[in-house]
Amino acid sequence: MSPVATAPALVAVVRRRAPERRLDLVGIVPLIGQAPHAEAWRRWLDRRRHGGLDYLERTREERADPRRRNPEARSLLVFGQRYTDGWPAEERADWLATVSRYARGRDYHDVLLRAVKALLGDLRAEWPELRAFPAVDTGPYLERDWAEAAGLGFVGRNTCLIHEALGSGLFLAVAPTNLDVDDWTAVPRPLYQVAERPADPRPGTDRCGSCTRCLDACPTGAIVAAREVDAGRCLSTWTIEWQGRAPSDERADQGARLFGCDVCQEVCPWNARAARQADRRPPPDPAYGPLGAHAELTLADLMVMDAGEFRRRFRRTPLWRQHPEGLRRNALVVAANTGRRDLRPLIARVAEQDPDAEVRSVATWALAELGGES
Ligand code: B12
Ligand code: SF4
Ligand code: SF4
Repeated sequence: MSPVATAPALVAVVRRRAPERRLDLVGIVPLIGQAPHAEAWRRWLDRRRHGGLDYLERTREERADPRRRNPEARSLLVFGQRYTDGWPAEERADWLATVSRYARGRDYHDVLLRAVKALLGDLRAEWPELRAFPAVDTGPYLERDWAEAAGLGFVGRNTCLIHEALGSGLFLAVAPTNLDVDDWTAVPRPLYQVAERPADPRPGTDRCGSCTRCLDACPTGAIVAAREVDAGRCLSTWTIEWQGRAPSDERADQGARLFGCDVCQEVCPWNARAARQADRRPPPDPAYGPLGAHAELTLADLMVMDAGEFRRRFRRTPLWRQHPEGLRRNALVVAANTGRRDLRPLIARVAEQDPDAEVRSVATWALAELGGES
Protein backbone atom coordinates (compact mmCIF):
# COMPACT_ATOMS: atom_id res chain seq x y z
CA MET A 1 0.00 0.00 0.00
CA SER A 2 1.31 3.41 -0.94
CA PRO A 3 1.10 5.99 1.83
CA VAL A 4 -0.84 9.09 0.80
CA ALA A 5 0.08 12.52 2.14
CA THR A 6 -1.88 15.72 2.02
CA ALA A 7 0.11 18.58 0.56
CA PRO A 8 -0.06 20.72 3.76
CA ALA A 9 1.14 17.81 5.92
CA LEU A 10 4.05 17.10 3.57
CA VAL A 11 5.03 20.77 3.42
CA ALA A 12 4.88 21.04 7.21
CA VAL A 13 7.27 18.14 7.85
CA VAL A 14 9.70 19.14 5.11
CA ARG A 15 9.83 22.83 6.09
CA ARG A 16 10.34 21.96 9.75
CA ARG A 17 13.03 19.34 9.22
CA ALA A 18 14.98 20.33 6.10
CA PRO A 19 16.91 23.20 7.78
CA GLU A 20 17.90 20.90 10.68
CA ARG A 21 19.19 18.41 8.13
CA ARG A 22 21.10 21.17 6.33
CA LEU A 23 19.19 20.61 3.12
CA ASP A 24 18.76 23.83 1.16
CA LEU A 25 16.19 22.74 -1.40
CA VAL A 26 13.58 20.00 -1.39
CA GLY A 27 10.99 19.24 -4.06
CA ILE A 28 8.73 16.43 -5.17
CA VAL A 29 7.18 15.37 -8.47
CA PRO A 30 4.64 12.68 -9.23
CA LEU A 31 6.25 9.85 -11.17
CA ILE A 32 3.83 9.49 -14.03
CA GLY A 33 6.08 9.54 -17.06
CA GLN A 34 9.59 9.79 -18.42
CA ALA A 35 12.04 12.48 -17.42
CA PRO A 36 10.85 15.74 -19.02
CA HIS A 37 13.88 15.93 -21.32
CA ALA A 38 14.30 12.20 -21.91
CA GLU A 39 14.46 12.80 -25.66
CA ALA A 40 17.29 15.35 -25.25
CA TRP A 41 19.11 12.74 -23.16
CA ARG A 42 18.76 10.05 -25.83
CA ARG A 43 19.89 12.50 -28.52
CA TRP A 44 22.95 13.34 -26.40
CA LEU A 45 23.93 9.67 -26.26
CA ASP A 46 23.22 9.16 -29.97
CA ARG A 47 25.61 12.02 -30.74
CA ARG A 48 28.27 10.27 -28.62
CA ARG A 49 28.50 13.21 -26.22
CA HIS A 50 29.18 11.00 -23.20
CA GLY A 51 32.94 11.01 -23.66
CA GLY A 52 33.52 7.33 -23.00
CA LEU A 53 31.51 7.35 -19.74
CA ASP A 54 30.05 3.99 -20.66
CA TYR A 55 27.98 3.59 -17.50
CA LEU A 56 25.72 6.32 -18.88
CA GLU A 57 25.09 4.46 -22.11
CA ARG A 58 24.44 1.23 -20.22
CA THR A 59 21.61 2.86 -18.23
CA ARG A 60 20.08 4.70 -21.18
CA GLU A 61 16.45 3.68 -20.68
CA GLU A 62 16.56 3.49 -16.88
CA ARG A 63 17.67 7.12 -16.78
CA ALA A 64 15.00 8.14 -19.23
CA ASP A 65 12.31 6.60 -17.04
CA PRO A 66 12.91 5.88 -13.32
CA ARG A 67 9.83 3.62 -13.17
CA ARG A 68 11.90 0.96 -14.92
CA ARG A 69 14.12 0.60 -11.88
CA ASN A 70 11.35 1.38 -9.36
CA PRO A 71 8.00 0.06 -10.64
CA GLU A 72 6.26 0.77 -7.32
CA ALA A 73 7.42 4.39 -7.15
CA ARG A 74 4.70 7.04 -7.13
CA SER A 75 6.87 10.11 -6.69
CA LEU A 76 10.40 11.37 -6.82
CA LEU A 77 11.82 13.54 -4.07
CA VAL A 78 14.64 15.87 -5.15
CA PHE A 79 17.16 17.55 -2.85
CA GLY A 80 19.72 20.32 -3.22
CA GLN A 81 22.56 21.26 -0.88
CA ARG A 82 24.94 24.19 -1.34
CA TYR A 83 28.69 23.67 -1.35
CA THR A 84 29.40 27.33 -2.02
CA ASP A 85 27.13 30.34 -1.81
CA GLY A 86 27.50 31.88 -5.22
CA TRP A 87 31.02 32.19 -6.50
CA PRO A 88 32.94 34.65 -4.30
CA ALA A 89 36.33 35.74 -5.68
CA GLU A 90 39.07 33.12 -5.37
CA GLU A 91 41.27 33.89 -2.36
CA ARG A 92 43.53 30.86 -2.36
CA ALA A 93 46.98 30.73 -3.91
CA ASP A 94 47.93 27.14 -3.00
CA TRP A 95 47.28 23.88 -4.89
CA LEU A 96 43.68 23.82 -3.64
CA ALA A 97 42.98 26.82 -5.85
CA THR A 98 43.44 24.41 -8.77
CA VAL A 99 40.74 22.09 -7.39
CA SER A 100 37.08 22.74 -8.22
CA ARG A 101 35.23 24.26 -5.33
CA TYR A 102 32.92 21.31 -4.94
CA ALA A 103 35.87 19.04 -4.20
CA ARG A 104 37.78 20.84 -1.45
CA GLY A 105 35.99 19.41 1.56
CA ARG A 106 34.34 16.14 2.49
CA ASP A 107 32.81 13.80 -0.05
CA TYR A 108 29.32 15.00 -0.95
CA HIS A 109 28.17 11.46 -1.60
CA ASP A 110 28.50 10.82 2.16
CA VAL A 111 27.43 14.22 3.49
CA LEU A 112 24.37 14.72 1.30
CA LEU A 113 23.24 11.11 1.47
CA ARG A 114 23.31 11.28 5.27
CA ALA A 115 21.18 14.43 5.22
CA VAL A 116 18.71 12.92 2.75
CA LYS A 117 18.38 9.73 4.78
CA ALA A 118 17.74 11.76 7.91
CA LEU A 119 14.93 13.68 6.21
CA LEU A 120 13.47 10.46 4.85
CA GLY A 121 13.48 9.20 8.46
CA ASP A 122 11.50 12.30 9.44
CA LEU A 123 8.97 11.57 6.71
CA ARG A 124 8.77 7.93 7.74
CA ALA A 125 7.88 9.00 11.26
CA GLU A 126 4.75 10.55 9.72
CA TRP A 127 4.08 7.90 7.03
CA PRO A 128 5.51 4.62 8.36
CA GLU A 129 4.88 2.69 5.11
CA LEU A 130 7.11 5.09 3.19
CA ARG A 131 9.71 3.34 1.05
CA ALA A 132 12.42 5.41 -0.58
CA PHE A 133 15.60 4.72 -2.53
CA PRO A 134 17.91 7.73 -2.21
CA ALA A 135 20.79 8.28 -4.62
CA VAL A 136 23.44 10.95 -4.85
CA ASP A 137 25.00 11.12 -8.27
CA THR A 138 25.52 7.42 -8.72
CA GLY A 139 21.91 6.31 -9.29
CA PRO A 140 20.54 6.03 -12.85
CA TYR A 141 18.62 9.33 -12.72
CA LEU A 142 18.74 12.59 -14.66
CA GLU A 143 19.08 14.61 -11.50
CA ARG A 144 19.14 18.06 -13.08
CA ASP A 145 16.10 17.38 -15.17
CA TRP A 146 14.11 16.21 -12.14
CA ALA A 147 15.39 19.07 -10.03
CA GLU A 148 14.08 21.50 -12.62
CA ALA A 149 10.75 19.66 -12.74
CA ALA A 150 10.43 19.81 -8.95
CA GLY A 151 11.00 23.57 -8.94
CA LEU A 152 14.53 23.64 -7.48
CA GLY A 153 15.76 25.95 -10.22
CA PHE A 154 16.30 26.07 -13.96
CA VAL A 155 18.83 24.41 -16.24
CA GLY A 156 21.16 27.04 -17.67
CA ARG A 157 22.99 27.01 -20.99
CA ASN A 158 25.99 25.52 -19.17
CA THR A 159 23.61 22.61 -18.28
CA CYS A 160 23.89 23.35 -14.55
CA LEU A 161 20.86 23.55 -12.30
CA ILE A 162 20.70 27.15 -11.15
CA HIS A 163 18.56 28.44 -8.29
CA GLU A 164 17.76 32.10 -8.82
CA ALA A 165 18.95 33.10 -5.34
CA LEU A 166 21.59 30.45 -4.58
CA GLY A 167 23.23 30.08 -7.98
CA SER A 168 24.55 26.73 -9.18
CA GLY A 169 26.99 25.75 -6.40
CA LEU A 170 24.65 22.95 -5.42
CA PHE A 171 24.77 19.19 -5.18
CA LEU A 172 21.66 17.25 -6.10
CA ALA A 173 20.12 14.01 -4.89
CA VAL A 174 16.94 12.14 -5.77
CA ALA A 175 14.82 9.47 -4.09
CA PRO A 176 12.10 7.54 -5.87
CA THR A 177 9.41 6.80 -3.26
CA ASN A 178 6.07 5.02 -2.94
CA LEU A 179 4.57 8.20 -1.41
CA ASP A 180 1.53 9.62 -3.15
CA VAL A 181 -0.12 12.98 -2.58
CA ASP A 182 -3.91 13.35 -2.51
CA ASP A 183 -3.87 16.56 -4.58
CA TRP A 184 -0.74 17.22 -6.60
CA THR A 185 -1.99 20.62 -7.72
CA ALA A 186 -1.68 21.78 -4.09
CA VAL A 187 2.03 20.90 -3.84
CA PRO A 188 4.28 23.99 -3.91
CA ARG A 189 7.36 24.02 -6.17
CA PRO A 190 9.70 23.57 -4.41
CA LEU A 191 8.47 22.21 -1.09
CA TYR A 192 11.25 24.06 0.71
CA GLN A 193 14.00 26.53 -0.17
CA VAL A 194 16.51 28.14 2.16
CA ALA A 195 16.32 31.45 0.28
CA GLU A 196 13.45 33.10 -1.47
CA ARG A 197 13.98 33.82 -5.14
CA PRO A 198 13.70 37.30 -6.55
CA ALA A 199 10.37 37.98 -8.21
CA ASP A 200 10.74 37.19 -11.90
CA PRO A 201 10.03 40.30 -13.90
CA ARG A 202 9.69 38.24 -17.07
CA PRO A 203 7.87 35.03 -16.17
CA GLY A 204 8.13 32.29 -18.72
CA THR A 205 11.26 33.63 -20.41
CA ASP A 206 14.55 31.78 -20.76
CA ARG A 207 16.39 32.68 -17.55
CA CYS A 208 19.69 32.93 -19.43
CA GLY A 209 18.26 35.71 -21.58
CA SER A 210 20.76 36.78 -24.21
CA CYS A 211 23.77 35.72 -22.11
CA THR A 212 26.30 33.33 -23.66
CA ARG A 213 29.17 33.82 -21.19
CA CYS A 214 29.59 30.16 -20.33
CA LEU A 215 29.71 29.11 -23.98
CA ASP A 216 32.24 31.84 -24.76
CA ALA A 217 34.45 31.15 -21.73
CA CYS A 218 34.69 27.34 -21.82
CA PRO A 219 38.41 26.67 -22.40
CA THR A 220 37.80 23.67 -24.66
CA GLY A 221 34.57 24.56 -26.45
CA ALA A 222 32.85 21.71 -24.62
CA ILE A 223 29.49 23.50 -24.47
CA VAL A 224 28.78 22.68 -28.07
CA ALA A 225 25.30 24.23 -27.96
CA ALA A 226 23.04 25.72 -25.32
CA ARG A 227 22.35 22.97 -22.75
CA GLU A 228 24.57 20.47 -24.52
CA VAL A 229 27.98 19.60 -23.10
CA ASP A 230 30.26 17.24 -24.97
CA ALA A 231 31.68 15.31 -22.01
CA GLY A 232 34.64 14.14 -24.11
CA ARG A 233 35.79 17.76 -24.41
CA CYS A 234 35.01 18.83 -20.84
CA LEU A 235 37.97 19.40 -18.50
CA SER A 236 35.95 17.88 -15.74
CA THR A 237 35.97 14.56 -17.61
CA TRP A 238 39.68 14.78 -18.43
CA THR A 239 40.79 15.60 -14.91
CA ILE A 240 38.33 13.52 -12.86
CA GLU A 241 36.99 10.68 -14.95
CA TRP A 242 39.78 9.73 -17.32
CA GLN A 243 42.32 7.79 -15.39
CA GLY A 244 44.89 6.55 -17.85
CA ARG A 245 45.08 9.04 -20.65
CA ALA A 246 45.30 12.80 -20.99
CA PRO A 247 44.63 14.24 -24.44
CA SER A 248 48.17 15.23 -25.40
CA ASP A 249 47.35 17.95 -27.94
CA GLU A 250 45.11 19.82 -25.55
CA ARG A 251 47.05 19.67 -22.29
CA ALA A 252 47.62 23.40 -22.41
CA ASP A 253 43.84 23.96 -22.31
CA GLN A 254 43.76 22.37 -18.89
CA GLY A 255 45.52 25.47 -17.55
CA ALA A 256 45.74 25.47 -13.76
CA ARG A 257 42.95 22.93 -13.27
CA LEU A 258 44.05 19.93 -11.27
CA PHE A 259 40.66 18.40 -10.55
CA GLY A 260 37.42 19.48 -12.19
CA CYS A 261 36.63 22.80 -13.81
CA ASP A 262 34.48 25.71 -12.65
CA VAL A 263 34.86 28.14 -15.55
CA CYS A 264 31.28 27.88 -16.86
CA GLN A 265 29.99 28.60 -13.36
CA GLU A 266 32.54 31.26 -12.43
CA VAL A 267 31.40 33.46 -15.31
CA CYS A 268 27.68 32.98 -14.69
CA PRO A 269 25.93 36.17 -13.56
CA TRP A 270 23.53 34.14 -11.41
CA ASN A 271 26.48 33.04 -9.28
CA ALA A 272 27.83 36.58 -8.96
CA ARG A 273 24.41 37.68 -7.81
CA ALA A 274 24.19 34.79 -5.31
CA ALA A 275 27.61 35.69 -3.87
CA ARG A 276 26.53 39.30 -3.32
CA GLN A 277 23.54 38.15 -1.28
CA ALA A 278 25.16 35.29 0.62
CA ASP A 279 25.10 37.11 3.96
CA ARG A 280 21.31 37.01 3.92
CA ARG A 281 21.18 33.30 4.72
CA PRO A 282 22.93 30.65 6.80
CA PRO A 283 26.25 29.49 5.32
CA PRO A 284 26.60 26.16 3.44
CA ASP A 285 27.37 23.00 5.41
CA PRO A 286 30.91 23.45 6.81
CA ALA A 287 31.68 19.87 5.71
CA TYR A 288 32.26 21.38 2.24
CA GLY A 289 34.80 23.93 3.43
CA PRO A 290 38.49 23.24 2.64
CA LEU A 291 39.87 20.45 4.80
CA GLY A 292 42.56 21.55 7.23
CA ALA A 293 44.78 18.57 6.36
CA HIS A 294 44.92 19.71 2.73
CA ALA A 295 46.88 22.78 3.81
CA GLU A 296 49.94 20.61 4.51
CA LEU A 297 50.18 19.55 0.87
CA THR A 298 51.88 21.14 -2.14
CA LEU A 299 51.73 20.53 -5.88
CA ALA A 300 55.12 18.80 -5.58
CA ASP A 301 53.67 16.33 -3.05
CA LEU A 302 50.92 15.42 -5.49
CA MET A 303 53.39 14.70 -8.30
CA VAL A 304 54.95 11.88 -6.30
CA MET A 305 52.01 10.67 -4.23
CA ASP A 306 51.80 6.89 -4.04
CA ALA A 307 48.65 4.83 -3.60
CA GLY A 308 48.98 4.51 0.20
CA GLU A 309 49.36 8.22 0.79
CA PHE A 310 46.64 8.96 -1.76
CA ARG A 311 44.26 6.74 0.16
CA ARG A 312 45.19 8.24 3.52
CA ARG A 313 44.71 11.79 2.29
CA PHE A 314 41.72 11.55 0.00
CA ARG A 315 39.66 8.47 0.97
CA ARG A 316 36.64 10.46 2.18
CA THR A 317 36.91 13.33 -0.26
CA PRO A 318 35.78 13.84 -3.87
CA LEU A 319 39.39 13.48 -5.06
CA TRP A 320 39.08 9.78 -4.32
CA ARG A 321 37.24 9.52 -7.66
CA GLN A 322 40.62 9.80 -9.41
CA HIS A 323 43.43 7.29 -9.25
CA PRO A 324 46.81 8.25 -7.76
CA GLU A 325 48.35 8.01 -11.25
CA GLY A 326 45.67 10.34 -12.62
CA LEU A 327 46.33 12.88 -9.90
CA ARG A 328 50.10 12.73 -10.46
CA ARG A 329 49.50 13.24 -14.18
CA ASN A 330 47.19 16.22 -13.51
CA ALA A 331 49.69 17.78 -11.11
CA LEU A 332 52.39 17.58 -13.79
CA VAL A 333 50.14 19.24 -16.35
CA VAL A 334 49.32 22.05 -13.90
CA ALA A 335 53.02 22.51 -13.06
CA ALA A 336 53.84 22.86 -16.77
CA ASN A 337 50.91 25.15 -17.52
CA THR A 338 51.68 27.45 -14.60
CA GLY A 339 55.39 27.74 -15.44
CA ARG A 340 56.69 26.03 -12.30
CA ARG A 341 60.33 25.91 -13.39
CA ASP A 342 61.32 25.47 -9.75
CA LEU A 343 59.83 21.96 -9.97
CA ARG A 344 61.98 20.84 -12.92
CA PRO A 345 64.41 18.68 -10.89
CA LEU A 346 61.52 16.80 -9.34
CA ILE A 347 59.73 16.46 -12.67
CA ALA A 348 62.93 15.06 -14.21
CA ARG A 349 63.01 12.43 -11.48
CA VAL A 350 59.35 11.56 -12.11
CA ALA A 351 60.10 11.26 -15.85
CA GLU A 352 62.70 8.62 -15.04
CA GLN A 353 61.34 6.83 -12.02
CA ASP A 354 57.55 6.92 -11.87
CA PRO A 355 56.20 3.35 -12.02
CA ASP A 356 53.44 4.41 -14.44
CA ALA A 357 54.33 4.80 -18.14
CA GLU A 358 51.68 7.48 -18.80
CA VAL A 359 52.89 9.56 -15.85
CA ARG A 360 56.50 9.27 -17.09
CA SER A 361 55.44 10.38 -20.54
CA VAL A 362 53.50 13.41 -19.19
CA ALA A 363 56.52 14.32 -17.05
CA THR A 364 58.75 14.27 -20.14
CA TRP A 365 56.25 16.54 -21.91
CA ALA A 366 56.12 18.87 -18.87
CA LEU A 367 59.91 19.15 -18.82
CA ALA A 368 59.92 20.15 -22.48
CA GLU A 369 57.21 22.74 -21.80
CA LEU A 370 59.24 24.17 -18.95
CA GLY A 371 62.32 24.57 -21.08
CA GLY A 372 64.15 21.30 -20.91
CA GLU A 373 66.00 19.52 -18.16
CA SER A 374 67.60 21.65 -15.50
C1 B12 B 1 27.99 12.50 -16.27
C2 B12 B 1 28.08 13.71 -15.39
C3 B12 B 1 29.01 14.67 -15.70
C4 B12 B 1 29.76 14.68 -17.04
C5 B12 B 1 28.81 15.22 -18.14
C6 B12 B 1 28.14 16.55 -17.74
C7 B12 B 1 26.99 16.97 -18.61
N1 B12 B 1 26.76 18.27 -18.70
O1 B12 B 1 26.28 16.13 -19.15
C8 B12 B 1 30.98 15.57 -16.68
C9 B12 B 1 32.10 14.69 -16.19
C10 B12 B 1 31.49 16.43 -17.84
C11 B12 B 1 30.42 16.38 -15.52
C12 B12 B 1 30.92 17.61 -15.15
C13 B12 B 1 30.43 18.34 -14.06
N2 B12 B 1 29.56 17.91 -13.15
CO1 B12 B 1 28.54 16.27 -13.32
N3 B12 B 1 27.38 14.79 -13.39
C14 B12 B 1 27.24 13.84 -14.26
C15 B12 B 1 26.07 12.93 -13.85
C16 B12 B 1 26.63 11.66 -13.20
C17 B12 B 1 25.13 12.58 -15.02
C18 B12 B 1 24.75 13.80 -15.88
C19 B12 B 1 24.03 13.42 -17.14
O2 B12 B 1 23.15 12.61 -17.11
N4 B12 B 1 24.45 14.01 -18.27
C20 B12 B 1 23.79 13.83 -19.52
C21 B12 B 1 23.15 15.16 -19.94
C22 B12 B 1 22.37 14.99 -21.24
O3 B12 B 1 22.24 15.40 -18.90
P1 B12 B 1 22.20 16.74 -18.02
O4 B12 B 1 23.39 17.58 -18.10
O5 B12 B 1 21.75 16.32 -16.67
O6 B12 B 1 21.12 17.46 -18.91
C23 B12 B 1 19.74 17.37 -18.72
C24 B12 B 1 19.19 18.78 -18.54
O7 B12 B 1 19.98 19.67 -19.32
C25 B12 B 1 17.80 18.64 -19.03
N5 B12 B 1 17.21 19.86 -19.57
C26 B12 B 1 16.53 20.66 -18.77
N6 B12 B 1 16.06 21.67 -19.48
C27 B12 B 1 16.44 21.52 -20.75
C28 B12 B 1 16.17 22.29 -21.86
C29 B12 B 1 16.70 21.90 -23.07
C30 B12 B 1 16.41 22.75 -24.27
C31 B12 B 1 17.49 20.73 -23.16
C32 B12 B 1 18.07 20.32 -24.46
C33 B12 B 1 17.75 19.97 -22.02
C34 B12 B 1 17.20 20.36 -20.82
O8 B12 B 1 17.83 17.63 -20.03
C35 B12 B 1 19.06 16.91 -20.00
C36 B12 B 1 18.71 15.47 -20.10
O9 B12 B 1 17.82 15.13 -19.10
C37 B12 B 1 25.30 13.84 -12.83
C38 B12 B 1 24.58 13.11 -11.71
C39 B12 B 1 23.26 12.54 -12.21
N7 B12 B 1 23.04 11.28 -11.94
O10 B12 B 1 22.48 13.23 -12.85
C40 B12 B 1 26.44 14.76 -12.29
C41 B12 B 1 26.07 16.21 -12.01
C42 B12 B 1 25.26 16.72 -13.16
N8 B12 B 1 27.36 16.88 -12.01
C43 B12 B 1 27.47 17.84 -11.16
C44 B12 B 1 28.59 18.71 -11.05
C45 B12 B 1 28.70 19.53 -9.78
C46 B12 B 1 29.53 18.78 -12.09
C47 B12 B 1 30.64 19.82 -12.27
C48 B12 B 1 30.27 21.23 -11.82
C49 B12 B 1 31.91 19.32 -11.52
C50 B12 B 1 33.14 20.18 -11.74
N9 B12 B 1 33.26 21.33 -11.11
O11 B12 B 1 34.03 19.80 -12.47
C51 B12 B 1 30.88 19.75 -13.80
C52 B12 B 1 29.98 20.72 -14.57
C53 B12 B 1 30.20 20.65 -16.05
C54 B12 B 1 28.91 20.96 -16.82
N10 B12 B 1 28.81 22.17 -17.38
O12 B12 B 1 28.02 20.11 -16.89
C55 B12 B 1 26.20 18.01 -10.36
C56 B12 B 1 25.41 19.21 -10.93
C57 B12 B 1 24.75 20.11 -9.91
C58 B12 B 1 24.08 21.28 -10.60
N11 B12 B 1 23.88 22.35 -9.84
O13 B12 B 1 23.76 21.26 -11.76
C59 B12 B 1 25.49 16.60 -10.60
C60 B12 B 1 23.96 16.64 -10.60
C61 B12 B 1 26.03 15.67 -9.49
C62 B12 B 1 25.29 15.87 -8.16
N12 B12 B 1 24.67 14.81 -7.65
O14 B12 B 1 25.28 16.92 -7.58
N13 B12 B 1 29.38 15.73 -14.94
S1 SF4 C 1 33.36 22.47 -16.75
FE1 SF4 C 1 34.95 23.68 -17.86
S2 SF4 C 1 35.45 22.45 -19.68
FE2 SF4 C 1 33.51 21.63 -18.83
S3 SF4 C 1 31.90 22.71 -19.93
FE3 SF4 C 1 32.29 23.93 -18.08
S4 SF4 C 1 33.86 25.43 -18.72
FE4 SF4 C 1 33.81 23.84 -20.28
S1 SF4 D 1 26.63 32.07 -18.00
FE1 SF4 D 1 24.85 33.02 -18.94
S2 SF4 D 1 24.18 31.54 -20.53
FE2 SF4 D 1 25.56 30.46 -19.13
S3 SF4 D 1 24.20 29.50 -17.62
FE3 SF4 D 1 24.82 31.49 -16.75
S4 SF4 D 1 23.21 32.93 -17.40
FE4 SF4 D 1 23.01 31.08 -18.67
